[in-house]
Amino acid sequence: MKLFLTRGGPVVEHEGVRRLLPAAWDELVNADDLPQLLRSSMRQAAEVTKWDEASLLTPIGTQEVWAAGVTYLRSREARREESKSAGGGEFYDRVYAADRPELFFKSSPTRVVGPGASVRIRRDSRWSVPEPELALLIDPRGRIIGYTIGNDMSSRDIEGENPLYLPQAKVYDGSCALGPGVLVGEGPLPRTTEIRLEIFRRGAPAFAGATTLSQMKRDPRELVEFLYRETTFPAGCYLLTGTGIVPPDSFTLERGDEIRITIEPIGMLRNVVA
Ligand code: DO4
Ligand code: MG
Repeated sequence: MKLFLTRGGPVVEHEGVRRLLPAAWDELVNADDLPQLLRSSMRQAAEVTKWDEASLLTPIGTQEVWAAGVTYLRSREARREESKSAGGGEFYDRVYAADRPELFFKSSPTRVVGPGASVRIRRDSRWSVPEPELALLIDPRGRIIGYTIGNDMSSRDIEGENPLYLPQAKVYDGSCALGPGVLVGEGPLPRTTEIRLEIFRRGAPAFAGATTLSQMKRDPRELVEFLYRETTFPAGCYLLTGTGIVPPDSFTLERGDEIRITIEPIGMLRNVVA
């Protein structure tokens, strides 16, 4: 089953049938048994007959968005490279190997954009990239209740200049995208699940890369356990699980670039850079 947020409210989709849910997004995240609630709604709720992709909103209520870092070897290498002249490379080696993962606050709901909307690059950055990541939707009890696609937009020059600049490299308006919908009621995604990133410039391919969840060094449940240790999330939260795809160092995003991130069976998240 997939859960979408539309202008008309949350919609559940199963086997090609879509039903409008008479509940707010936060109520769904707070449900005791979301898959069961969605299954019973599939029998009772009103069918959505008209489906317009443009009516999709960011699948978020009042959830905070957090992110994990350096969970893939490729990410460790990229950070080491970008921060080596500032002497920061060793920190990334250490966090990759440490028990405690890197977890950082990524976004409040108002700064997150949804499918088809514009993500942004900072005007004071010369080196920006998208980070395509599996995103976990976690309920207030710390249970992973769904999976979606996240884009952790990042300014590599700002982050590389000094690790203490991480919040500025990562947190700004339009720096996070989520969607298109949330996959619910599936167990952990198989390790063979592919994450694919494609970037188009003036309609032509500018970069493409792929990885699989098998390349992730940490188990998603381990990341959630650390995140929830000393922090409560009354409305649940999203957690991006880190990037395993980083374009070559010569690549930087430009305004107008189209970013497509695909994770089947979730779908494709498409955004244009503003
Ligand atoms: O420490 C820098 C950020 C790492 C990150 O966002 C990632 O690995 O995805
Ligand atoms: Mg990231």
